[in-house]
Amino acid sequence: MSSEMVIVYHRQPYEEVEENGQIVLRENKSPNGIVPTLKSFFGEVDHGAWIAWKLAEDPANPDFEQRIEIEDDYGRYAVSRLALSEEQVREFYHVTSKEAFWPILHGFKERYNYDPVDWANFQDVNRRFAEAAAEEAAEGALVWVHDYNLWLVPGYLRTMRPDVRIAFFHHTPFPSADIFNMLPWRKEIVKSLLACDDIGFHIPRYASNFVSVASSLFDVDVTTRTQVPDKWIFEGTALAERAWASKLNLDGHEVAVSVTPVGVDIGYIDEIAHAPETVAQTAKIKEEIGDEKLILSVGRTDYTKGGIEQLASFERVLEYNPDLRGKIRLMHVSVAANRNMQAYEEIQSEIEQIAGRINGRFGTLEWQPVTLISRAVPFTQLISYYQAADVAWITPLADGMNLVAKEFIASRIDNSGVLVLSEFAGAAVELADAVITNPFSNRAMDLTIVSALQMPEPERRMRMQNLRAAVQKTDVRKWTPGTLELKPKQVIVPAA
Ligand code: GDG
Repeated sequence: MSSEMVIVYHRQPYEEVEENGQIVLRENKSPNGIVPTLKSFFGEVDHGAWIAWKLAEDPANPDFEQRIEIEDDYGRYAVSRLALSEEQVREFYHVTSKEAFWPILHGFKERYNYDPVDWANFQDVNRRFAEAAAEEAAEGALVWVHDYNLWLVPGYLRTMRPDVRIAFFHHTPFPSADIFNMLPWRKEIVKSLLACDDIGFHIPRYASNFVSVASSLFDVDVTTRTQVPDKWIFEGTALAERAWASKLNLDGHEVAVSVTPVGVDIGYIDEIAHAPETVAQTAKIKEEIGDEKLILSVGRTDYTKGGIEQLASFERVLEYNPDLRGKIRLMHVSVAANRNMQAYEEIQSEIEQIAGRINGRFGTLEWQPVTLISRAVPFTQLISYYQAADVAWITPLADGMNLVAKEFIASRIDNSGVLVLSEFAGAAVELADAVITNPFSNRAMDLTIVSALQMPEPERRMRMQNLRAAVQKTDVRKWTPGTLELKPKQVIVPAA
C-alpha cells in the first residue's frame, strides 16, 4: 500500500535474459516507447508499482519470486508478477483475448470464436491483477490499466479499493454497438469499465462508439456531447485541453470518456536518425537500391494489418504497369508476434506464398520485386529503412493508431518520403497530409501506390513538413492518463 502510481499492463516492464547462467533484467527498449513512457511516470512519485504476468511452470511453487523492487533511472517501483501456468496464459491471452476480443474490436465478425472461451479463467486472471493492484496502491493512488485483456480489472478493483482513481486506456479501435454487443459478456465488461474515473481512446470515433455501446446496455446519463468529427480534436488547442471527454454517469458514479492519442518518442528517434552509424547505414541501403524506388511496409503479422491485400495490390501494379518492372521494390517487414496460433501462422504462410509468386512471376536475375523479412529488425536498422524508403506503405484494415506511420515521419529528418496510409488506421485522423487509401478497394490501393511513386518533389516536401508538424503534437511524452492528474489536486482550505 505504498505506490502513488500503479501501472497494470500485461507485459513486464523489462526483459529477463540469461547471462552466465543467471537471470538478469534488461531494459525492454520497446521501440514504440510505450513501456519506457509508462515507467517514466514513476519518476514523478516517491514509489510506483507495475503489475504484469509471468509464466510459471508451477504457479503454486513457493520459490516463485512474485514481487521485486527496482530502483533505476525511472525511479523506485515494485514489479508484481502474477504466476500464470501455460494453460492459464493460453486461455486468458491466446483464446479469450486474441480469438474472441481482438476480432470483435477490429470488426472481423467472421473470425470471432467464442465457443472455446473459458470465462471463469478470464475472470480469475483479471481478479488477480486487481488484487495485486489493490495491494500496491497507496490511499488515493492513480491506477492506470491498459487494454482489453484486462477489461474486468476496474470493476474488481473499485470494490476492493473505492478510494483509488482508475484510468483505462484502449490501444485498439472500439467498434459500434452492433459489433461489440456480439460479445456475450458485454454487460460485465462495460459495467467494469464504467467503474473507472477515465476511459481513454486514440480517436474521437472510438470514444463515441464506446458511449453508444454503454448507452445501449445501461441507463447511463450522458452529460456532454457524444458525437464530434474525428478531426475536431486536432484543431486549435483542443488536444492540449484533452477536453473532449464525455461524462457518463451510472448510479451516481461519473466517468470521463477521453481522447488521448499515443505518439512516438520524437527525441529518441531523432537522436537515432542523426547518429553517424544510422547515416552510414542509410547510405548503404540507398546504394544497394540504386535507381530503383523502395516501398517499405512494416507491421506485425496479423490479419488486421492488411499484408495480404497489400501484396495482392503490388502484384496487380506490376501486372498492369510493365514499365514499373525492374524499377520498384517492395520490402515487406512482417514480424510474427503471436507464434503457435493457427490464424497467425496461416497469414504468415499466405504472405510467404504471395511474395514467392510475385518474385516467380516478375523477378529476373538482376531484380527481385519483393523482399520479405519475417524476423524483427533492430530498431536502429528500421530507422535506416524508414529513411531510405521512397514510400512507406501502411495499409491496415483496422488499427487503433499505428505507430509505424509516426515512426516513419519522425525518422524523415530530410523532409522527404511519401506516406500512403489506410483510412482505417487511427493515425489517419491526425495525418491528413498522408496519401490516404482504402485497403478494401483494389482500385484505391493500386492508384494510390502508383501516384505516391510519381509524386513530384515539391509536393512530397510540403506534405512531409506538415506530417512532421502533426506528429509533434502527440509526442509520447505528452501522453496522459486521460483527464486524470498524476497527483490529486491539493485542496487548500483557508484558515478560519
Ligand atoms: C497496438 C495497436 C497502436 C514492427 N516491426 C519491427 C518493429 N516493429 C515495431 C514498430 C512499432 C511497433 O512494432 C508496432 O506498433 P503499432 O502501433 O504499429 O502496432 P501494434 O503492435 O499492433 O500496437 C496499435 C499501439 O498498440 C499503441 O497504442 O498504435 O494500433 O494495435 O513501434 O516499430 N520493431 C523492430 N523491428 C521490427 O522488425 N525493432
